[in-house]
Amino acid sequence: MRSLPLRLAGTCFATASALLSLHAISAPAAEPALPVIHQQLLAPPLLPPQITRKTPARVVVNLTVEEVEREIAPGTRYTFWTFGGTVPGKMIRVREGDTVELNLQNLAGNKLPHNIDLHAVTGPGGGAGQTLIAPGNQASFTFKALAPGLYVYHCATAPVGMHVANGMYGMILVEPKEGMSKVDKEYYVMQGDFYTTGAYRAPGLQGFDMQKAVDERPTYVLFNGADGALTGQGALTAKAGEKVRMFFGVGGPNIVSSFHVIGAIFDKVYTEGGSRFTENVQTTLVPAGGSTIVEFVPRVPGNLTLVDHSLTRAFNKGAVGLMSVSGPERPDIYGKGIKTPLPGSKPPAVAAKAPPVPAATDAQRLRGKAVYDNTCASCHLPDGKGVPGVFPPLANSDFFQERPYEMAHIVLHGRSGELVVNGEHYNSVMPPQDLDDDDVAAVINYVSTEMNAGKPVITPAQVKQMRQVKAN
Ligand code: HEC
Ligand SMILES: [Cu+2]
Repeated sequence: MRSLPLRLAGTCFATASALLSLHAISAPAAEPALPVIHQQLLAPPLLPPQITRKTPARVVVNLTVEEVEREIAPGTRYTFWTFGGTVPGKMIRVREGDTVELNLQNLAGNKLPHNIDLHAVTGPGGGAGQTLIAPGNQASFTFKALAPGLYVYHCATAPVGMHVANGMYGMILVEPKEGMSKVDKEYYVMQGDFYTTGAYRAPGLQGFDMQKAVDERPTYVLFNGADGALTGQGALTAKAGEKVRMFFGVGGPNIVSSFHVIGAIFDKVYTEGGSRFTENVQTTLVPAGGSTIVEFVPRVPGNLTLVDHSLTRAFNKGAVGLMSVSGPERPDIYGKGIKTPLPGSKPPAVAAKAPPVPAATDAQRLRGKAVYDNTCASCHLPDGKGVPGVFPPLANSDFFQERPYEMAHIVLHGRSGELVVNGEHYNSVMPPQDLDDDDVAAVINYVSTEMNAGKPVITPAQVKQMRQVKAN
């Protein structure tokens, strides 16, 4: 006999007034009329503010499904399927015990049916069944946010992996009843893996590659849905000494994240987005369809780098973001360092003055361009302008122009550590490039002549010599 009043209570959630009028007959499951709050949604990395309320509410969330074509990397376009027009979808923030009214619209201009499954829901499908709708329709259902935590939501329409791979995921935070401690900055970041028909950063409009997705060979692994979403203009910011909280999730569909911030230690990590925290953590593993909440206080000015510490994803597939920290230098915490040659050591042989190199032929120039486009452009960008703070520029680089000949050494053997190019600081790693002597000479001469208005500076024979010097 319990099922009837329960079902009545379910329907009477439709509006607050209906709830009141049915109150008398649906007594067992009825709740007092809750104040209605319309959730203001913001584009990531922003999110709704901390909740100050001490009592439950009915939170109305209006999410639209939008299929949009935009850049996945500079010069590369992709058709994303989104919640709210952004990847990740706009973040929802409610309080433990709230009743959430979720309204999903599938815009008329879309091509496919979609729905939503929220991991914060207790009940089969997490809302997927109630919300499966074709373009030009809307669906609505309510659920009670029973358990505090940070939960992923995603589309669960077949083929589910494809809907998620196209960007259909976001997060809902259910704050505990007692609230969350006050912090100065909060950010919302999600990692996702993308499978395009063309190679990483191949230009133009790219299609979705189902076979790569099935094989779990992503072309891109990205923070917030685009290569460079959190670098340059998009970099996160904080002042030294501010308490930062980051809501980090993995939409997947396939790749888990070894989430790490280079130059910071997490004071607290709410493992898997749950209720308990661990302290003093360097890297935290976040499953696909899972999350974490990290808190830390940057204390030294400069750039902190967000990465998936499965590092080729960071350096070759895009999983890099920056947090630019402002404030006074703190040599007591982080010294500048001093570098000097060892007593009695000679300067490296590569510093020797190189004999003049004949002007490049057209064939050599073409070869240089091909090597550049295939090998260097993925990090230094096709135009050689680089990514401030992450990949130094090769075009008009004062560092390159000072000793262009020696740059072949960097290509052969890689480089890591502090570096200043055009006044901007870098402290990263360039891996050695697996190229033959002709290709190394060609690409260095190409960078010199086409990107730095210089002359050809090195021959394949000199590259060969350079290689042997290192080998000895
Ligand atoms: C995987 C990313 C990556 C690739 C691929 C790459 N680089 Fe780099 N490169 C870097 C990073 C990072 C640095 C800065 C290293 C540091 O901080 O010490 C760098 C530094 C340099 C520098 C010195 C700084 C400057 O801007 O003048 C040169 C020259 C250079 N790279 C040339 C090349 C050439 C030529 C290629 C292609 C053959 C190439 N790189 C491929 C990441 C890359
Ligand atoms: Cu979908």
